[in-house]
Amino acid sequence: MHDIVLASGNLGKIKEIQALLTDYLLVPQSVFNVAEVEETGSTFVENAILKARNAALHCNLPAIADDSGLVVDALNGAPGVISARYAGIGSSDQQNLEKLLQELAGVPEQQRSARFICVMVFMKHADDPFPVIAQGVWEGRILDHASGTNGFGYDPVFWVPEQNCTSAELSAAAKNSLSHRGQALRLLTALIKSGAS
Ligand code: ITT
Repeated sequence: MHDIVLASGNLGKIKEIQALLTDYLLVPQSVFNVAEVEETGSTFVENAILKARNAALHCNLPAIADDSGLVVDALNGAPGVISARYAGIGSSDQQNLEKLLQELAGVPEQQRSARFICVMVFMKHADDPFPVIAQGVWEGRILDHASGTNGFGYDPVFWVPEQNCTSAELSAAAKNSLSHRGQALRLLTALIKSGAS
């Protein structure tokens, strides 16, 4: 297996993906100084393809990209594809999380259902017409306060009912075994190994 470039600049994601893809030599795109592409798509899959294509083009290597986000029912699906910039371009995880709590202020517990979505894409080269695509969904709900320090992004407010804690209170291994990203990655690796592309 040749090197695969990982088309992400998010350290939290990179750690989670590397922990699961042990069979592959993954190189983060920062090693090649790849400039991040603008995420102009209106769906996770479009943005994942844009990121993978950009990295494959600049590194001349196969590429894996993740586009992910949080979908909240009471907010008609927001923050969705703009989860990383919900409080504005360049906003921190903390600012995004605070905006989410503000938007949900007063919404009762039973109406705070939400899910993390992840779409992972593998492209053999920048012009690959048949990318391997895998999706994962993780159901939960949004608390009215933050709890826990593990993970990244919205983890401190994402309640995982089957574990009775937030995703920021799970160990890295426990989160990977349940999460949207873990699900998508396991599927993606199975598809790659089965020669799906
Ligand atoms: P790259 O595009 O460089 O990979 P990014 O952070 O901009 O990094 P996305 O556009 O896919 O990535 O946005 C994903 C955002 O969704 C991320 O910044 C978090 O705010 C949120 N998110 C996704 N997965 C998450 C997880 O496992 N835990 C907490 N928040 C998550």
